[in-house]
Amino acid sequence: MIEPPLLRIGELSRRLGVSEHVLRAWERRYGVLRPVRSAGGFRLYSETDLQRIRRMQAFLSDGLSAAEAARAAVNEERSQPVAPVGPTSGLAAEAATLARALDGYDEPAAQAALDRLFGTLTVETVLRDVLLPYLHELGERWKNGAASVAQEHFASNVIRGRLAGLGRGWGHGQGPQAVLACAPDEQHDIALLAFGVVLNRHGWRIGYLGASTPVDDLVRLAAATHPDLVVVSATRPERLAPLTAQLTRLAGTAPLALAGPGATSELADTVGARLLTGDPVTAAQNVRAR
Ligand code: B12
Repeated sequence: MIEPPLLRIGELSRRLGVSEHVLRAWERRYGVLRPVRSAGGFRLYSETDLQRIRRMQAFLSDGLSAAEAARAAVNEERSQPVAPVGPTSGLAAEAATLARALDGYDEPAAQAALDRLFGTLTVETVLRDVLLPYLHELGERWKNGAASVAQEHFASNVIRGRLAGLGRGWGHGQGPQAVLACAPDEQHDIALLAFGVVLNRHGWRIGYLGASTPVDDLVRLAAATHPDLVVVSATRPERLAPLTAQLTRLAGTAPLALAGPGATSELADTVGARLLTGDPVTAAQNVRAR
């Protein structure tokens, strides 16, 4: 069984000894709380949220600023293995099952685990708390030789396929329009897909261009279709830095946001874009139409 989300904000506040006002500010600013919605629309917080804030409090008492403490608490969680021995929650157990299936090239078992996860938890929770951390951790294993290129390709293709499926029909509707693209030479588009899935669930129409998109094409598209937001994502600063002039032109044509580990606040300021910070789910939840 997947554990249900546990606590309303008042109860979370009581258990942690932190005011609701401060918890909401930490959630909004640092993405350190990841509530799911109850059927009645209330935000519900899990044991994982509670533990994350406890770690943040420990870092605060070590003298870190709130932003640093939040980042440290999230990073510490990320560096823990996806499949802990003796899983303590349904989500962890299901994440472990998925990880085993993906690592073992077992597509049917992976799809079944994904079915169970998406059938029980919100899309946002599955993306933010299972799939994106799994991918990150897979990259670390690949880097230190513990996972092969084949395992990484297999797992990322299964996950990418699921996300692309979730995006089916996301161009329909009347909501604001977002155009999503990776920088030239950038092949990593799964985080951008996840961002699009969540943005669409918040009412946006998505025009998805994906990997390695020329910025001049984006300028032409933006001039022709007047999107409410264009997002350009990159994993390395070198993919964006040589494009300052084109990105400035793009930001003059449509509201522009830069995203991913390659996007810096300096470059965003220089070209007149906003910077999307945090994980793709939280970033999408925080986007406002102009
Ligand atoms: C899957 C994968 C691939 C797939 C991508 C498939 C696809 N369609 O996306 C393929 C096989 C193509 C690939 C290729 C390569 N990859 Co690769 N890849 C990965 C892997 C395992 C997962 C990527 C992913 O989706 N991550 C999920 C995101 C959400 O996690 P994240 O990267 O930690 O991002 C955090 C934030 O930056 C933010 N974020 C990231 N992107 C976005 C986007 C938006 C819109 C927002 C709002 C936020 C946001 O969210 C996260 C926080 O929650 C990562 C490992 C990793 N750390 O991610 C390596 C990784 C990104 N790859 C890496 C490398 C080195 C490569 C190659 C150079 C390998 C090679 N020698 O060919 C090529 C480069 C290809 C290219 N030109 O772009 C390195 C990059 C190191 C660096 N800083 O440059 C990583 C980090 C692996 C590692 N640990 O070393 N890769």
